[in-house]
Amino acid sequence: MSSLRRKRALLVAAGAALALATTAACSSSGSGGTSGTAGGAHKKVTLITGVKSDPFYITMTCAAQAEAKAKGLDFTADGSAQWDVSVQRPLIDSVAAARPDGLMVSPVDTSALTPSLKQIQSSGTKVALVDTSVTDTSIGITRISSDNEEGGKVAAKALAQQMGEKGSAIVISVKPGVSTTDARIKGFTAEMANHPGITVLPTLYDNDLPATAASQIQSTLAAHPDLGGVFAGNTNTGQGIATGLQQAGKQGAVKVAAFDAEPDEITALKAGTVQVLVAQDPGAIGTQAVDQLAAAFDGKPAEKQIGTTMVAITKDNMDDPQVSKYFYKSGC
Ligand code: T6T
Repeated sequence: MSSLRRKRALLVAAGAALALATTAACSSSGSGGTSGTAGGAHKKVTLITGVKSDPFYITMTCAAQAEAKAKGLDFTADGSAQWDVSVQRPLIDSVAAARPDGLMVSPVDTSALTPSLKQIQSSGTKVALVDTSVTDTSIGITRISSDNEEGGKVAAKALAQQMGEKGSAIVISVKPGVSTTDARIKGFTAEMANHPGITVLPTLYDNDLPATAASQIQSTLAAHPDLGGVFAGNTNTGQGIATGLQQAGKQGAVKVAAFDAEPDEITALKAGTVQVLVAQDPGAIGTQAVDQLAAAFDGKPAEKQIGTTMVAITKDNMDDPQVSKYFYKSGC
């Protein structure tokens, strides 16, 4: 299967003057289009997401389900109740027992789940890593995610601009050892070095719990009255920070750049509690993973690494249909 690599046009958000360059390997699916694939007919594909109730993963699941149906695949999906290795591991191990033809998975840790994934892969299941990945490069016929480091850089540029290039800023994220949010922090921190008027405080981790993020932002405000900006590494963190700032009466005064675009974050953007959202395209991640597995079922080579689009959303551009199409769903 020939595949084209092309740089997606820059996605520029008016007003916030933010641009996101994305590279996407557009793999021509070449696997029989919507008529289903010879090899894919009734092949079984299972998706295990990071957190089942998370609109990012719901949006991914809806798209993957639709693409699997179009390709004649049998599709099932499940996910953890929370971002925790001990919760996700039994789900992944249950897949080993069922031995599907394909597994799409967002591992919640870069190494702890590798033995389980190795065992599944060696028993013949084709593994597609979606969103998050693992350090062991032998796992997965394909890895599909946003360019998270780039997204962190864009968040830093936006936040520095919103802060007037001065004051203290802090990053609150999920937990160390998550490939996506670690990359965002790396990009954010690297870019902030280009803004010497801003002091970046030590990163805090909330275990993906909004209530923890809310209390963390309030204690940070008490310790650092000059706090001018916050970078939220994902949806639950963004939600918690918005709540914490409202409770402290600091909404709008402390600027917020957050990853993702789930409904509560969109509400906070409209209310002016959050200033910039870096939205991903979880639907494209889900669709492309199904396409890669279907191609592999047909004996065609998979695209090892696929980067999907991100877009910076602000109050100025959020009503543009070309931007609002990136808002995440809470249901199919
Ligand atoms: O930000 C997304 C995802 O990319 C990340 O890996 C984990 O958190 C989210 O699912 C949002 O909650």
